[in-house]
Amino acid sequence: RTNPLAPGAVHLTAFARPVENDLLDAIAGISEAAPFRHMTTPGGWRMSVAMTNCGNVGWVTDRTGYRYDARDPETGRPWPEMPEAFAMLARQAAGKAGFEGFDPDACLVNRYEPGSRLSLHQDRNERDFDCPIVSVSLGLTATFLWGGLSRSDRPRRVRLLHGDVVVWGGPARMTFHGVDTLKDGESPIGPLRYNLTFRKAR
Ligand code: MD5
Ligand code: FE
Repeated sequence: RTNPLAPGAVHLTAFARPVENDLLDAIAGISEAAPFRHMTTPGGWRMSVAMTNCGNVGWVTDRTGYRYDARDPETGRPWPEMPEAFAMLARQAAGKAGFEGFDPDACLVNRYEPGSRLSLHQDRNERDFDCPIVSVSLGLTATFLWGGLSRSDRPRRVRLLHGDVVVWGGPARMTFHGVDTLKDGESPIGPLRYNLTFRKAR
């Protein structure tokens, strides 16, 4: 089901289900080469979400700030290549939402455990805000907090289920957003949640 959330934002229910096993295999491969880690924010906080990346560049944070880096700071090696199944899915989802030819160069892989949360933020480390961000949810249901263009706008609560894909583009691209504390439960992949976010960073 294709469900417009607001101008620029499209929720594609269960869109990733046909390829979920390919995605999970690819996540396992990526995390062998570039293990999940809890990064540190510029303010010195340990993130409750564990992260890794694939693609030409990866999103990282440490005491010096947020940035995209061509190398994994933990290993000094380039990030794993973007798997074909990832790039294809992102392109197809973006096309459904009206963004033809989306060609992401970065995929941030987030791993949430019960109790993990992501506080309200904007994604603004990318070069070109005309490109959408495509996000794929796997595992436990999350309550996504979807605010406005101002941090103080009261967020809407959107439930994201296993296999759901959301395309955030156009006027939705710069909205403040976050993920509410993940509740424990059951899912087809066990008690955790992955979120893939595809970006055109450079
Ligand atoms: C998540 N991740 O569920 C979310 C999904 C992140 C992040 O927020 O930065 O890793 S991506 C949701 C998103 C991305 C870009 C723009 C907007 C939402 N938006 O305008 O609402 O782990
Ligand atoms: Fe974000």
